[in-house]
Amino acid sequence: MTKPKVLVTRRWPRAVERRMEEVFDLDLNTSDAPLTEADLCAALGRYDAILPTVTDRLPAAVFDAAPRTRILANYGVGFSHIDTEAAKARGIAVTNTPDVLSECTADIAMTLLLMVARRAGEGERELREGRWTGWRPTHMIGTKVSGATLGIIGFGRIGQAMAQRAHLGFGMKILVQNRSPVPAEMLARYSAVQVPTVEELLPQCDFVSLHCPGGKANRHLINSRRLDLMRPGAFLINTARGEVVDEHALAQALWFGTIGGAGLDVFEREPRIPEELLGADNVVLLPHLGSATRETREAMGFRVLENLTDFFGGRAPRDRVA
Ligand code: 8YV
Repeated sequence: MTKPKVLVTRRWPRAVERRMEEVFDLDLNTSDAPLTEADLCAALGRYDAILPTVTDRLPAAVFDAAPRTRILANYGVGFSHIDTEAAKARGIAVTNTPDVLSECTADIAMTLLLMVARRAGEGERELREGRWTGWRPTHMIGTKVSGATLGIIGFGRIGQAMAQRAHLGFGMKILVQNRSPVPAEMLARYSAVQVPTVEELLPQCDFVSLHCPGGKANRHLINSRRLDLMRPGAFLINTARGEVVDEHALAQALWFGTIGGAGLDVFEREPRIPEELLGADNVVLLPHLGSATRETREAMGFRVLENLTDFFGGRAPRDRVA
């Protein structure tokens, strides 16, 4: 039987690439340069499977050239870069990689929360630039994290992992906003309370962490009106998707002190970061590091392999999202 022809759009951990080479007729993108929409369009005509990442934009138009591709096995849990409706309409399956990145993504959310509350980025910049004049009681005073109230928007696997860290590690009180009701026993694990709307959650929180999906439904979920509902000293953490936050509105809130600060791992137009954010001291900015550990990036790759093996073996892939 001929092996399915598979395109990996970016470099992956070598251990996964090697294993995939044994199973498939594999093409690797050895330059690791992001593919253009035209490249992806051409690839849809040539490969049985394409393994995209967040840097591959797949809007409806790319599917027009009657494709050969039968599955897009996404490397990552978020898939708002793929028009899944258009893929589905062409009979193309889409899978993602949940579970394996929940802990590391929650770790990065907690890192951002601690960094912005305790002014770690600012402090490091001051020290490296030789501006530190020594200890003093009033130097770089931050905000206490332990015991504060954390609002979690989106209570899927990553939101739950965040609650576990914040509640069990830092004694934080947890409020949850989620589109569907969260089972009582799950809330009880973190002594969490579910509130019906984002509007009700925001004014009650010292920290707000976003863990909902991106895409059209949640575009600019956090806008200027909702930023105004946050407490003046509160902090916003985003490890979900850039489009969930209106970056211009956030920059205004940071500059005018509407909120205390923000920690961002994701951006609307990655890798472009607005100047108004780069210039703000009360925001911590990370280059989309949520799942960037050796263990997790390998696990993500092996999860894609499992989805592909099942798909081409005639079984239902466990992570099918469309
Ligand atoms: C991934 C992520 O590294 O999985 C996701 O949704 O945001 C990241 O952790 C990236 O999306 C890979 O495609």
